Amino acid sequence: MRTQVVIIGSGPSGLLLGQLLSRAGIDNVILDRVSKEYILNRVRAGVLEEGTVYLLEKVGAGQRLHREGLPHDGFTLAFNGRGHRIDMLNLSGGKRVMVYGQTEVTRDLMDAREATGTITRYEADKVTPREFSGETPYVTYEKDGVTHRIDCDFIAGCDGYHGVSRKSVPRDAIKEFERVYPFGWLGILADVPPVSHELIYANHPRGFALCSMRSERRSRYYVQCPVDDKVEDWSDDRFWDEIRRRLPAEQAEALVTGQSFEKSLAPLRSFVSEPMRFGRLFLAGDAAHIVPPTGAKGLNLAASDVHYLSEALIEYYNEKSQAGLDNYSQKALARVWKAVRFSWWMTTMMHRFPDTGEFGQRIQEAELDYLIHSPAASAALAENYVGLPF
Ligand code: RFL
Ligand code: PHB
Repeated sequence: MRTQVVIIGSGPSGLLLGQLLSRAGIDNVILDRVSKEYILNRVRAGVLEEGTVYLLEKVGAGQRLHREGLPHDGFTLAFNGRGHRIDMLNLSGGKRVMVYGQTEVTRDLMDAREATGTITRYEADKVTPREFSGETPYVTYEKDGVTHRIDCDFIAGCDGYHGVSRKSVPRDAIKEFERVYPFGWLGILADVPPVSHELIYANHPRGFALCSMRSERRSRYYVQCPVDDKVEDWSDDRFWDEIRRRLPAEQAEALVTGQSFEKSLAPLRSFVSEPMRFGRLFLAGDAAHIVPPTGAKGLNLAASDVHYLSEALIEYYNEKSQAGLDNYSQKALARVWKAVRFSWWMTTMMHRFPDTGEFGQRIQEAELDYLIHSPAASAALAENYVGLPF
């Protein structure tokens, strides 16, 4: 079999890239290790920047998003027992974000892809990118015990942090930057009305807490916890007690609790690998970088990467020019590092670290106090949160 671009990974970056290429007439095949159902059961991101929404609209996956998504004009920073609203819309010159779950984004992209009849192979074992340093790359995989080969012009590694693409690159060709945080987030989903119609990011001496949502009836809440905690250690009652203690009194009293139907623990990490191109293999999304979720940037970075990559591939096919491909890594990394910086900063300011202590707590509160009172500092926060342009 032959195609123009083999995309490894059917997460948001692979699916969005596939749609951007298909609508430009570029033939592509997606391969994923797991089943479609497995992917649709992963609960992850919730906040979409306007640039991400625009790309989803562009590829015909924006209708349900506009019907069911919740546009947000601001969010609350809580500390010292009080909440303070950041007026994102006014501070950013008219930008807002959309609260719409990654699961739904993925479903909409899968539906749009299926409607065009483009090939996706789920449950493909031992996917391996080959010969990408030369002119004739190909990818092999196994399905139902049979080995398959797809010849192609380019390979897009959209297979997440644990994927095979980055690992296929010779060690001396890649430089990795990493910071592992000494805590995780325990997240739950419950069919209870959100405590507030906007997100609340809370700094508390007991640790960080986040109140988010998926709809007006479904809440997504997180608390900072030790990274080696087990999900089983966290009964619903323990979770509700803990988040209540970390919120300002007004929200703690208003919190509606109920049975959770999803509970998971995510470790927090910042990671960047450079470059993002190796001959005819390109990395995009979590395959190339990870940010802690505090800045809500991971999925949005996946979208800006595949925007740059699709433009470069379209330029290659339409104008026979390599310039976009040659620039891809540098262009994507310039935006990636700014989001890595923002996510690291939000994480540092909002969480309790082993060495935070009383001095560190006061420093965090002073920074938060400055942030809410200085129009310049609030504007910088809003500008980054709504997403830097791409
Ligand atoms: P994904 O989603 O991990 O998809 C990769 C796909 O590749 C497949 N794969 C393979 N396929 C074939 N062969 C192999 N060897 C393979 N290995 C892996 C996998 O099965 C999978 O289907 O990466 P992608 O597409 O780059 O998307 C990245 C986003 O998923 C991620 O950045 C976000 O979820 C991060 N994130 C958030 N991002 C935001 O923009 N806003 C948020 O509000 C936000 N909140 C979050 C988050 C991530 C979280 N967790 C769980 C880490 C909240 C949390 C709790
Ligand atoms: C979410 O709704 O899952 C969510 C929202 C904001 C974040 C991280 C996660 O910063």
